[in-house]
Amino acid sequence: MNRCRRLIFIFGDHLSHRISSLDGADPQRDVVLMCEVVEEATYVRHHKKKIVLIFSAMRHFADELRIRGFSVRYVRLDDADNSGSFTGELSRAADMLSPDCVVVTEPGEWRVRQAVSSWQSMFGVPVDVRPDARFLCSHEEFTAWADGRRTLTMEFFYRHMRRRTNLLMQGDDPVGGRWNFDSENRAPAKSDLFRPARLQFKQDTITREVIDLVESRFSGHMGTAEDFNFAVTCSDAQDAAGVFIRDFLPLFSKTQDAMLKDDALLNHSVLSPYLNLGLLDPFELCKAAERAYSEGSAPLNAVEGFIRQIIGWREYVRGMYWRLMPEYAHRNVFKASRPLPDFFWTGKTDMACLSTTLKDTIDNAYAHHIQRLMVTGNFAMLAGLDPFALHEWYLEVYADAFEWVELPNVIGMSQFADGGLLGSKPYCASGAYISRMSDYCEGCKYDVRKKAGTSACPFNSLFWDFLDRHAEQLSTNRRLHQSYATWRRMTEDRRNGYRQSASTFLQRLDEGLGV
Ligand code: FAD
Ligand code: DLZ
Ligand code: SF4
Repeated sequence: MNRCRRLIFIFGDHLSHRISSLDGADPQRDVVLMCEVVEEATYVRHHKKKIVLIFSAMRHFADELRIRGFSVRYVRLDDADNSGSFTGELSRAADMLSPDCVVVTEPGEWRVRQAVSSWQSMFGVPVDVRPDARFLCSHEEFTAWADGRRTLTMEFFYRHMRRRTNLLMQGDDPVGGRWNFDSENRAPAKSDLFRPARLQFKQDTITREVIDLVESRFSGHMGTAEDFNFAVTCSDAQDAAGVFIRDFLPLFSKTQDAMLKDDALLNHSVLSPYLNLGLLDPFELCKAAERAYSEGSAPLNAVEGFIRQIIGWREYVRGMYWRLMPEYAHRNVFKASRPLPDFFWTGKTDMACLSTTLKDTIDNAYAHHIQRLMVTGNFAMLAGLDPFALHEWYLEVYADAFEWVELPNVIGMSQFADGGLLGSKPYCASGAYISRMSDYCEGCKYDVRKKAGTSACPFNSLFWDFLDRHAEQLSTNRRLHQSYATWRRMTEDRRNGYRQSASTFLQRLDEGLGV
């Protein structure tokens, strides 16, 4: 190839034709670089379906760019000279093309941002790192919102974003007179034989090739890719979003906190992988949901709940990630250090809630929010699992996991390892919560009504033991006052029963015995 003007580096989660690195691009003179590299697939051992999703979507996106007239230097994982890393691939491309400058949209992970920031001096070529305009809140806006506040509560950030985006607003006021309808979203669910089917996308030649590659190169990674059926193009992702808005959004909020063993998705959108890769635009998706409300096809509580997750939680955790990294990743306020048990990779445990959630995860590279928060996350916190190891596990197993969104959800929201920067109280719960919100306990080897002893639900003793162990940090938390008052009202015998049951359970865990 001849000397190019700009070398535009597009990462695997930048797959939008409106990505800022393409702004002002000249297909005649600029070259796009995309590469599949082993370092990215193995720095944690990503689930096979996740790697297939990323590689197949990257290959489709490269083809779309070529159709638009771009020269694309696409490096496949099995290309003979593939160096295996972003920096190595940039080095090879720069040697060959001698670009005047390199253009890249800011990466979504601290680790990659560190690499990018070394490129200019390393290669002696100007590197233009552009803001990622797919997010609705820039770093500057988040900083301006956060600076000077004593607590960074998501709900206030969300209101700021509602006003800024004008979504579900009537002048200065929220449509319906309330900002948040969350209290209407806590119903358990029943199996629904008539729940509409999900779109499942057929494997085309590109995806098939990638599946073979991933199955052979990453055979030891979690799951199988053989039954892969995700969307891998913007157009298919838009179809998936259309079906969600038509068939599932109307019931989204009602069952948002519910869990069912034979219904892994309930009314969740399963759109996070597409949003995070760039195949779907978050603002357009919110506008489509808002339209469903204004046209009368979805109720306000459902649409508000859905929009809140995207312009509220999604933007908020990204803002917090960049504000608090890199030391945030190592927060560990409870000094928890237990390694993750093997069943996090096999799903083999007698605890039905965990085995169902883990099996869903292994099969689908997906589990919905309440499974992640109140089953695996809750268990990990109560059992004192190492939060950093847990973060790596979440990053590994979910198709939508990129550090900017995964890490604050794990370290902050789910483990409270940051001592409450993200949430006002730990999401800890006994078996009663899981029993109320799911059908997992029916048929579990453990008895959710039993408080202590070997046949009692382990969540019960672990819950009280956790509060007891961390009373110094937590007993002054206003939102835990009632739990601590209950704990104090118990007889010493009862408290000791909980402590003993928890200790026996944790010892079995440490010895690698079945639980
Ligand atoms: P829906 O329930 O349909 O929600 C709609 C959209 O809202 C999601 O697609 C997502 O983009 C956004 N959203 C909802 N909740 C959150 C949240 N807490 N933070 C950020 N965005 C949110 N989400 C990821 O995208 N990647 C992750 O790696 C990830 N890891 C998580 C780890 C833990 C421990 C927890 C508790 C949550 C995590 N989440 C993560 C947030 C949330 O669980 C997922 O976004 C959601 O389950 C994705 O499924 P869905 O598309 O069906 O979501
Ligand atoms: C997660 C991932 C994987 C498995 N493979 C690649 C890859 O080969 N090429 C690529 O460009 N991106 C990949 N990614 C995403 C990156 O690891 C990383 O998460 C993002 O670029 C965010 O910085
Ligand atoms: Fe989970 Fe306990 Fe219910 Fe079993 S009884 S499914 S361990 S909450």
